[in-house]
Amino acid sequence: MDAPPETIERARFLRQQIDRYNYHYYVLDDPLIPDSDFDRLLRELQLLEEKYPGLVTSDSPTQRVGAAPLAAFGEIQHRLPMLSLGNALDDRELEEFDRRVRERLEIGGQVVYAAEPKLDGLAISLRYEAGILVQAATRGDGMRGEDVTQNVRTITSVPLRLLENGWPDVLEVRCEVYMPTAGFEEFNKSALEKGEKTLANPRNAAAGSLRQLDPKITAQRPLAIFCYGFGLLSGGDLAPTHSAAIRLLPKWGLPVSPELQCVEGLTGCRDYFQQLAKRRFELGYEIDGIVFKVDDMRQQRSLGFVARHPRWAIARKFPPQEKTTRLLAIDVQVGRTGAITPVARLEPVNVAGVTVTNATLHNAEEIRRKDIRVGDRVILRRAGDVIPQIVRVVHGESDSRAPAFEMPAQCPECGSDLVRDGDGVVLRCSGGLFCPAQRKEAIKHFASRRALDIEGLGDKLVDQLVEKGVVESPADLYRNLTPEILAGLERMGEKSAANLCDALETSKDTTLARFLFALGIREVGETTAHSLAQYFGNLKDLMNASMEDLLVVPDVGPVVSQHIHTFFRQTHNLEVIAELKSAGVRWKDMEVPRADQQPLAGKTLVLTGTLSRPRAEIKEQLQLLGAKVSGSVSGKTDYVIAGADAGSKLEKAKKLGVVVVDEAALESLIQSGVLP
Ligand code: I6G
Repeated sequence: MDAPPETIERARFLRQQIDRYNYHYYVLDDPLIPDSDFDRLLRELQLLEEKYPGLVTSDSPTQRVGAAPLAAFGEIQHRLPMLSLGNALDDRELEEFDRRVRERLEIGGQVVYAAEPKLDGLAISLRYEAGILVQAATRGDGMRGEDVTQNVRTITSVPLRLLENGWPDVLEVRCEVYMPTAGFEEFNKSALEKGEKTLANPRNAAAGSLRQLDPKITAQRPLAIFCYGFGLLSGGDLAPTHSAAIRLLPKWGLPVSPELQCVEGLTGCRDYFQQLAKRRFELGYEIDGIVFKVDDMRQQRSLGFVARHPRWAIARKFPPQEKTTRLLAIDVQVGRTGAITPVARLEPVNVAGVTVTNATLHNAEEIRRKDIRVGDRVILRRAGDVIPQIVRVVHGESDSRAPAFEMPAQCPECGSDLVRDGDGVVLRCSGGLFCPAQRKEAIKHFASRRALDIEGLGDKLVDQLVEKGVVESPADLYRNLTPEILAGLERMGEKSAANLCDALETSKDTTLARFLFALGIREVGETTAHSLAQYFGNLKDLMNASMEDLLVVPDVGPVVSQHIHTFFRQTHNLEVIAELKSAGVRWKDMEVPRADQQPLAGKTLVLTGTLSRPRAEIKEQLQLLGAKVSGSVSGKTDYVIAGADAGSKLEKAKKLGVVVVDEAALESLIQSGVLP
């Protein structure tokens, strides 16, 4: 059955809109509509195409996952070789590269380089003919790669059809397929919860996902691309410089790195490298170095190639994030909520500038799956602030290995039985606050900066206090810690004891949100504590709330509501709360304005740069006024609060026309709820 003209028109319109929203989302990093609205448009198009199969075109956004699984990948001969890059492992090697370039070009002045991060992913080549994606191939040996077209089509940031006009009839772009850190962590978290295999690192994750024979599996992986270079182009160079050519790509729908910049000479390269090294772990994707390319295309041609590398480009590498070391022992740790986590004790090794001696092993299942045993040589990986992980065992060193690790049946701290959580993966000590480890962790959490913020009450001190039986519950901190008792503890002089007593006194004056967070209710983090405080305004109403009442609070789902409800029905928790209040812990209850009457209700703010007060404190005050405080700037941001030395977020805000205010305006906003 042929579709009526208005349906044909509607399908065309939907395709065009979906492509436009994809472009804003992936290329400009500036979503125009909520994901749910986008899904609705895509669904409408799917339904139309199901009803009238004649409407389907190969470049329709519904056709990303269409192909059946392959038996094997085909081979593709690259029309122009896909080269690799030479490396500079230190500053001296970068200096030599720059010297070689200047000598060959016979120029006395500085060379202009295009600089951008080198993503830790998988290089591929995309071929567009008449603006349609016709082929995607891996690098392979540089001459021949694998045909991964069906899989690459499932990556939503790869346009199936180029936007606008002006592209050459044949356009081959070289890009890196990568898995953003958030997607990688989310994937592994969910795999761990389901007891499935985790991905070793974002690079392996990208490569492994793209090399799936079934495109449906690739489609489920959060992959993305950045384009960095060119293969065959009908009509020759797109522009006189590399950077100008790359900057043409976004308007055709092809994402490029937002970090691309031109720098001058070796000093420019070094500064850029240092700047990015500082922000390396904030980018949202992993990079293993910076690529510097001679920007002028004529100069590139005159430099040419050596073996498989262009003479006009180099990758200045960062120190590796993976190293091998020896596993000395596996201990088990008891967390604040009793969760038992195996911890690897390692021969100390320096990974990306930090000496690592411990790594998390998550759970027994993870140890079994990776077959990790004491004495093994292991590959260790550290990514920014993320706790180091053991990627895998290096086999073949020795025939005799230690027996497989067994989790204990009893809590190593208190001897209570260990029980499995509902999901069967997490083991928990059943001792509750009887268990000294849980008690210590609960008190450390209560005193921590974002909770009651008791300055000077460090972890070691809490350990001593619990071990000596001076403190059994948070209320004991206020009842039992006298200057005399404190001064008698290890590493505690009279002065520190007096300071700690002052800090305890100061901490009594708190907010409801902090108090709720400090109680350590399972799954109630800072944000949920804020939502609860804001919604109920006082503790009594929260304590009396039913599970249904709790479900209405933003950020509270069925599991959290169950935990909160259960917490306030345990006699010992009610006793601790009463004791804390009678020890003098206090806060101001709030008049609860209707959410939509709060001065900053519905407004999204971003804090950037150096501010004169801790961010957490400012964030808390803004949230109390109803604002949402986000970590990144987008089209949905209402205000950016910029402190000193604000960088890329400020630039982005200016580009998007977001209102930028300084700290003075912020203070006035907090006082009055109105921007000056
Ligand atoms: O593998 C690569 C990653 C990134 C590259 C590359 C790149 O530029 C940002 N550039 C070239 C020229 C080559 N490989 C060969």
